[in-house]
Amino acid sequence: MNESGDIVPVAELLRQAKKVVALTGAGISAESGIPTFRGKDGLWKNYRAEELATPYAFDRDPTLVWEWYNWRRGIIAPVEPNPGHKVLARWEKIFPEFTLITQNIDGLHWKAGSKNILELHGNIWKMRCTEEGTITDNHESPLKEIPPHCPSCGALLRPHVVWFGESLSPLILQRSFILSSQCEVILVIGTSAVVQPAASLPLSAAEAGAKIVEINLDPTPLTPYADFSFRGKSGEILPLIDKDLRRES
Ligand code: BV8
Repeated sequence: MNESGDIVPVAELLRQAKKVVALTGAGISAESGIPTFRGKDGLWKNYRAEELATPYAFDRDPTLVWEWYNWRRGIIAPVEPNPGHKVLARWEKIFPEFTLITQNIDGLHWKAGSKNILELHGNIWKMRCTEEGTITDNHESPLKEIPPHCPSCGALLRPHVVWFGESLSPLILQRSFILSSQCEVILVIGTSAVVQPAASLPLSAAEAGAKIVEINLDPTPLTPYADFSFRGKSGEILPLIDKDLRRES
């Protein structure tokens, strides 16, 4: 594991790779101005995300939970992808097989031009009817009605995201584990690596022989298993790796 991180060997590793996976967390959107989950600016009205992002919180007080999502939608709506998002969008075009697996629900990878995205935890711009299960896109910010109701049956709408205590989509999860166990390099970017089952993806990649490249401001529980671990901002480190990658080609 290379604590200081070195751009050159990582770029060399990537130049040899055909199948690459990137797993991103809230940290990759921090430089776009979106508070991370567990960072100091992540609180809202003194609630922690884990207290609000649950089915129990929604059952108990759907208005409070929707006020929190309305606040987050208001923060996310005007922001732009940063250089870290943009490098990953470009890499989709240069590697024979590149898959972006994100824990984020902010939609910034789509906005940056990535197409091959697995959204493990859903998307804040989608809503789901609690009765019919229908999923609709909704980009209203601020929301006209809190909590919003289904236009066809009148039932409560919920954010189409995965809350704590809820299972992820089996299809997306299975595909994420298959692709992680087939890749040669998995980049783990801006995640505290504590939320399961996402946090198990890099380990299953490593078990199948992949190299782990971590990019994070701080060490995480994954750091001891990483072949390379960069301490710094993903919006600065990813462009440095990309620049070295372009140097040769
Ligand atoms: C499930 C959507 C089956 C909602 C989210 C096994 C062991 C222990 C616990 C569990 C387990 N299995 C299940 C659990 C429970 C739970 C869990 O993992 N709890 C944790 C807290 C211990 N998991 C679940 O409930 C999952 N469901 O497993 O189903 C099941 C069913 C019933 C009972 C049991 C099991 C569902 C998890 C999904 C939860 N939903 N989001 C919403 O967003 O509103 S998770 C949420 O956390 C976000 O998606 C976020 O992306 C994700 C992970 O957080 P991070 O992305 O890592 O963000 P964080 O702030 O923590 O870290 C940011 C990092 O970036 C930091 O390290 C920071 O240093 C770094 N950083 C900051 N700036 C930068 C940077 N790095 C680089 N550059 C920068 N500029």
